[in-house]
Amino acid sequence: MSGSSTSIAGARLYHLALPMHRSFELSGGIIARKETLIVEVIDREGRSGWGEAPVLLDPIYTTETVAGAKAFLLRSVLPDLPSKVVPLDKLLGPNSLDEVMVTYHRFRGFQFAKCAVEAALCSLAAISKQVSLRTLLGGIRDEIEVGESIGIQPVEKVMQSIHEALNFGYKRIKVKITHGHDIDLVERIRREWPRLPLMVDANGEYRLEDVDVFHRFDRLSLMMIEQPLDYDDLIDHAVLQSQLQTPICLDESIVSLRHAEQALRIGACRIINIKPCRVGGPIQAKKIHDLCQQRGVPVWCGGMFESGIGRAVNLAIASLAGASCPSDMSPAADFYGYDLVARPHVIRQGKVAIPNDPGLGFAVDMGGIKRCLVDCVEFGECP
Ligand code: OSB
Ligand code: MG
Repeated sequence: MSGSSTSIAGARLYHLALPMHRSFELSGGIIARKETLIVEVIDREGRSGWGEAPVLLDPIYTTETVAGAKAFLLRSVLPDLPSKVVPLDKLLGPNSLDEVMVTYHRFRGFQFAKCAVEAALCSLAAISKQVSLRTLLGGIRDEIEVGESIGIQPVEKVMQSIHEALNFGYKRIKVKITHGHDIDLVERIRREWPRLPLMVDANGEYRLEDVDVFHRFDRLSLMMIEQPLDYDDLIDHAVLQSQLQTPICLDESIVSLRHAEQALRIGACRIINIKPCRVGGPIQAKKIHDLCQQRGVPVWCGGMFESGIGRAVNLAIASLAGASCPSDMSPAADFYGYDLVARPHVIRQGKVAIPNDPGLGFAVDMGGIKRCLVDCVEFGECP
């Protein structure tokens, strides 16, 4: 192999239960308990890279779950990871970090699990090269704008949450919608805040027969409508988009570069919410970003209520040139007792600074990990 590289000596999978002090409802169900999977890869020099699979306990967002992702990592991925050589200088192309992941990306599905490994290898490469994750991935922004995602709650509570979010400085508001909690809610918000940068997220709850709802949304000056139709649908999204002025933004439906390319080809959306975890990792996320940038399609970085470890990767993706809309980046501490990083990102006037520290950019809080630990499985040589 040409160029510099490092060899993996060992890996650990941490299964954690994060104490949650606030639940969150979306159209598919309520997130009231949170467990997460953290992958640590360790090279022969004893340096660690970190990644997160911010899976949910139930398959209400994608089909992946904590139990499924854990079984996949334990059986199909982690046993042979401690034999890999990680190229440090190349993200894409022959002999690149992306190519190390190819054997895992050949397995179907399990994007969140793959993301944990890809992110761990990227942050290891970054720490080995003494560059930030942003620099490794080619991000250009020193700071990014962030918005808040507001769950399904009684209307008065939604109004109250928006007040608080705006006082706090968030740059745009996204409200979760579902049948019976849609048009009236958004009209009410618009009456109160006519020019608020506002969007809705249906998490796939509607069907083409509900087109009237979307015609009404079309008159409410929304920045975008996120994932109106089913999670595995592209065709009907193209039909709906052709009838609307408001851009459709796809979330659940884009699980790979191929999906992104097909969605743009058939006009299924005009914006893409890129979540590294949903597409199999930060390198896959970057590829989708690059495609969208070539096509002039705006992207932004969504979230899955990651701990500070997953959020660090999201921040690097949000710093890419084409990530032009505010990202979902509320701090993990809004939901959990632990961030899992020592000095979590802070939001000031609706903006977050992208760290320049080498590697992940945040020191992992081993005390927090120990306190949340369900179990830890080791592979290869772990110091
Ligand atoms: O659809 O973007 C979504 C949270 C859980 C599941 C799905 C979604 C979300 C969010 C959260 O909207 C945003 C965040 O992580 O801050
Ligand atoms: Mg969404």
